[in-house]
Order: sequence, then C-alpha cells, then structure tokens
Amino acid sequence: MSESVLEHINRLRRMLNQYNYQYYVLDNPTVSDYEYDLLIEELKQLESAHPEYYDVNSPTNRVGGYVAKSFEKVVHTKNMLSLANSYNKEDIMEFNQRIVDEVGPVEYVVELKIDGLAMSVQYANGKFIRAVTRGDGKVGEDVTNNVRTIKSIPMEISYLGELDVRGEVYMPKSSFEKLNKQRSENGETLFANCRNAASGSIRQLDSSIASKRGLQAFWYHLPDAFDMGIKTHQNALQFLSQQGFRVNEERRICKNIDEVWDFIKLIEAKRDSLPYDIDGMVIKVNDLQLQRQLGFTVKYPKWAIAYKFPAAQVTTRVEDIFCTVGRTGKVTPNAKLTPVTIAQTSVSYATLHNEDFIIERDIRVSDYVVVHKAGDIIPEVVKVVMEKRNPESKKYQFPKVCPVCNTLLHRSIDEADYYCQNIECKARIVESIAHFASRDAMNIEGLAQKKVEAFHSEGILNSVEDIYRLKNNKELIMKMDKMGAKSFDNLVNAIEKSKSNNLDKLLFGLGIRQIGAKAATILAKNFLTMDKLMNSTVDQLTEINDIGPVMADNIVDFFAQEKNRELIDSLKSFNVNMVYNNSQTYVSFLTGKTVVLTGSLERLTRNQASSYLEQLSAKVSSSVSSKTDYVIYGSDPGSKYNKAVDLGIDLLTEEDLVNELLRVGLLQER
Ligand code: 1X8
Repeated sequence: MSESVLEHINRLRRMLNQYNYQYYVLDNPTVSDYEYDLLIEELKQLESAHPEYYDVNSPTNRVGGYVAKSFEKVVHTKNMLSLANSYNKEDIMEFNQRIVDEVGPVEYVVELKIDGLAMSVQYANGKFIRAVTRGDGKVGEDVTNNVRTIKSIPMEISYLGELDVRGEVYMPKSSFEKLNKQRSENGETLFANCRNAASGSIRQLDSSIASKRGLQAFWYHLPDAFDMGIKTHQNALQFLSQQGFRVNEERRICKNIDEVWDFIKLIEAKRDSLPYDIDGMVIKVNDLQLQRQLGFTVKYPKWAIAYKFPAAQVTTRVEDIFCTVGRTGKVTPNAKLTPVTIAQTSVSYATLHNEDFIIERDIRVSDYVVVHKAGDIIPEVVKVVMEKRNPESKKYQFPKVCPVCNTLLHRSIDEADYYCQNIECKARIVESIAHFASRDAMNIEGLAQKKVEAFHSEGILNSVEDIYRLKNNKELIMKMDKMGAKSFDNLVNAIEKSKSNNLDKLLFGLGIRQIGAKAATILAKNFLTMDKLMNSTVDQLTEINDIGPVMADNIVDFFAQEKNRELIDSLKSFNVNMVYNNSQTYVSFLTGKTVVLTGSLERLTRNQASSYLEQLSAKVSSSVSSKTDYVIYGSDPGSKYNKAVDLGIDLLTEEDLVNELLRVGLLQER
C-alpha cells in the first residue's frame, strides 16, 4: 500500500530529527548538508500544501521566524537552585567533611560548570512543550520559541510522562568569535563573553535571530529522578542521554575528595582547549537517596557545591603611568604595561581610574603588578607585588597641570576626578570633535580621532562647526593626507550627509554632560525641535520620565552658555537638521498586520491609536473580515467585536496595545 501524505510527512520528520541528533548531539553527521537541505525542502512543500498537518515541533520550524511581544513569566514547579561556591581545596574538604559527618563517606560525580544560562525544558507525551529561563529561581521567562531553534534539543523523546530537564544553554567559543567578527564589521557593539552572547541571543524577541547564533546546550539535572525510581545521578545522566539529550561526557565518578581535587586540577589545566567556556566545576553526591537525606539549607542543596576557578590574573611590570584627557576635560591615569596575555588577548595598558585608586594601591612606575580583566574585558591593576618593588622607586605624583595644555587641573572636594577646565585645551577639542563625528552621534565616516588630530594640528579643525568648512581646504587636505580626490569627495559627502541626521544624533554629538544616546533620543522625541529644547526649563525637563534633575541642570547649563548657542546658530547656518523626524521603523508583532479598532479607548484617542499603529506599519482597517489579523477593543465594543469572536480573530485590549507601544519606544511610561 502506498504511503499517505501524513505518513510521508511523519517519515521525513523522523529522518530529519534523527539527522539533527546525529549532527548536533553525537557530533557525527551521517548525511551531507545537501541531502539534509533536500529533505527539509521536500518537507516544507508538503507542509505548505497540507496546513492541516502543521506541527509546531516540526524540523522545518527550527529556523525561527516567530516574533514575540515579550516573554511570559512562568513559575517553576520546582525551584531552580543555585549552588554554594567554593574557591580552594580547603573549601572542598570542608564540604566533604560536613557530608561525611552526616551520612558517612560518599561517592561524587564531578562535572564541568558551563558558563551559559540555566534553562528548564519541559516535555509531555513525548513532546517538547516549553523552555523557561532560571530567572530568580522561582519565576523564569518562557523562551520556548528561541530554544526550539537549538537543534541539539530533542523535540520528541520516547519517555511519555511529564519531564522537566535542566541544563545550560551556551554559546561555543567558535560561534562567539564568528558573531563578534560580524558585529565588528557591521559596527555593532561586541559581546564581552560567551555567556553574555548566549543570554543576549536567548532574549531576542525574533526567534530567527536566535536561530542564527549557533547556540548549544548541555543537560545535567533531572529534578524528578528519584521519584522516577532512578538510583544515582550518574544513572539520571545516562537516562537523559538515552532520551537524546546532550550530556557532557567530561565527568568523573570519584570515590573520595582527593580524587575530586585531582580531576579539578586536570580539567583546570585543559580549560582553555575546551570548545566552550567553563567557570568552574560542580561536585554532586552520586546517590540520590543520600541527596534526599542531606537535603537543603535555606538557599542551597547540601549535596552539591560549585568550585570556581580563580579569575585569570597575570603579573607584569608598569613601564610608565600617563594621563589622558577626555572631551569633558576629565583626566584619566593609565598604566603602560610590559605586554602580557590574559584570557587569550594581549594587554599593554590598564586603566588606573583616578588618583585615589593609585594612592590606595600605591602603584608606582617600575612596580610589578597583578593584572586581571574586570568583567572579563577591561584590563585593571589588582595589586602591587610589594616583594618585587625597587626600593628606590618613588610614589606616583598625580599631575598638577593638564598633560596636554598645561592649565592647572581642578578636583572638586566631592569628586574623584581631576578636570582640565581650559575649554580651548587641544585634547578636549579633538575629543569633542571626534565624539561629534563618531558612529552613534553624527556618524561621519572618515573623520575618526587620528584624522581629527591631524586636521586640528594643521589649524583647519578647531571646533565642531569647522567640520562643515573642511570642504574649503581641498588642496591642503589632499596634500597632507596623500588623500586621493576620491577619498576627499567621500569625506565631504559623509559630512554633507550628516546634515540630514535626526535630531537625537545631533544632541548626542554635542556631548552634553550625562546625555548619552538614550537620553538624547528621549529629549528629541519629547521636544521635537532644537529651539524648543534650548528654551526649556528644568521643570519642563524633569517632567519627562528618565530625565532626572542632574541631567536637566546639565542641559539648561549647556544651552545657557553663549558659545554653545553660537555653535547651534552656526550649525543652523550650515543647514544641519534641527528637528526630530519620527520616520524610524518600529518592529512589532503588529507590523504588517491588518488591525481594526473598536469601542472607546481611555489612554489614547482613536486618532492617536491609528497613528501609532501606522508607525508600526500596521494597516488600520474599519471593518472586520477574514483578512483582519487583530481587533483591538476598548470599553463598550459593538458588532465588530462580536464579528471578530465569530471569525476567531485574535483580540487585544487597549492595554495590550499600550504595552507594545511602550516596548518599542513609541510611548513613554507616564
Ligand atoms: C549550574 C551548572 C551546573 C552544571 C554545569 N554548569 C552549570 N552552569 C552541572 O551540574 N554539570 S549545576 C548548576 C546549578 O545547580 N546552579
């Protein structure tokens, strides 16, 4: 008998699930990408011809595409625990002793502690139904649609009872490097480490983004194992493996605590060669009956502990201490170091933050210092190795005058930083101009720091407004820079283009103290024109959410200064745009959808609601039909509401709409 369509679809799904398992769990592909793609294509066509056989868990549905409005909160049926931490052999011995005192000598399972984000995945009737983040351990967020795109996670298992499996979603080092390379090419901010990248990917509302991030997962905990009749943790892991879950094989059963320590040392030595980041090890009592007996403290299980590797720290020498001056005039001390490698990158400089930081640690030129990466990214001096100090070294003297313009520096009593107060200081001018031209501000390509310095030295770039006069210096610029006519034209075009930037970019570019990109956007949206903002009062400013009194003071101060008002006038004379154009594209679950409004709304007028929906690129229609995607209703809705119910159209309240407008940033909280 020939196969029915449903049988055909099911056979393809089974094959593809099997191929996913072989590829992503066993790391052992059995078909070529080409064959795999052909089967996916065949399945896609059958599914689109037979929507009645749609299955959310189909292999075709693992590339994402679902765009969520937000993540639903979910209460964990069993708390997702965290573990007590330990940092050295003594801590581990103590942990063991407490257990021995209570239940006698035990066997341990020692596993790697994966540096990702903890996840619970849930199954019923052999099907994947939900994935929830750890959250605060009690309540997490439903990230099912993103987790579905991680192809090593089984969508079907043979166990038919309800199952809650816990583990870690992480980003392999190779995916992390690829992602950051891409982001760097696109001028996007880089992720600091694999964990942040994994967490940022899982928090994407559009699951097709998560699907492209190369995420992976390891599973290490089955909270119901004991109740399922499983005797040991090792057996629980084997059960998970048999069900198709990816379980880390780098683990060891240890008969006593010395074996535990040996295994820790062994893994620590090869930590860097693993294809994923780990931040330590986890030690668990193997016997589940004994785990029960040991129980919990208020916070942690008594039958497990995390061992944290020491953060990467390296000793090197301070060759010099020098200060840099930022655009606000702030003076920052830095250490020039003999280059060393920390966590795979070469480090030659470390920030010393401010005078107090140096005094507290008594850091001197020629000292040997221990350096680490704060938050695993910014190199920082931890301490001086006093035994190695040259007895003839002298305390570091913070400069009294600006290292760039020699003006006396100023430090307020309640501040840690020194400032150069000379507004003509070359460093301040160059930094301000470079900031104005930078990507998140006016985004003038070809006018980075080095160029600004060079033009400033030539005397053709002494202020922000001079940027718009650079085109009059064609000969000089081409000569000094060995720039071709084409490059010069590109620079001039980039400068011209910046004139039509939106108001928020200009506001950020002005470098008003404490006004970052986000505050600049809020100001632009609220005031719409430079003139209105320039003439605003502290009261008007603080009425806006997110604008505090300090920011408000800084804004009013900035525009009170004659030279700043002159700068704005001058920019106006060059036709730099001074108004906010709200033509930004907002992406929402309503984008591209046909929407009908009905009933009376409270927070928004009907016109406002329509206009906001149009800004989301939704089509607002006046009558309900089968083409309608959503009906948004207020109080006393009429026949349109009833028709929507009859047709099974999704209904939204005004509050749903307002929440979405808040989320995308079209509305601000009141
Ligand atoms: C967290 C982690 C655990 C394990 C691996 N990686 C983690 N990040 C493991 O048990 N192998 S356990 C754990 C926790 O309970 N908080």
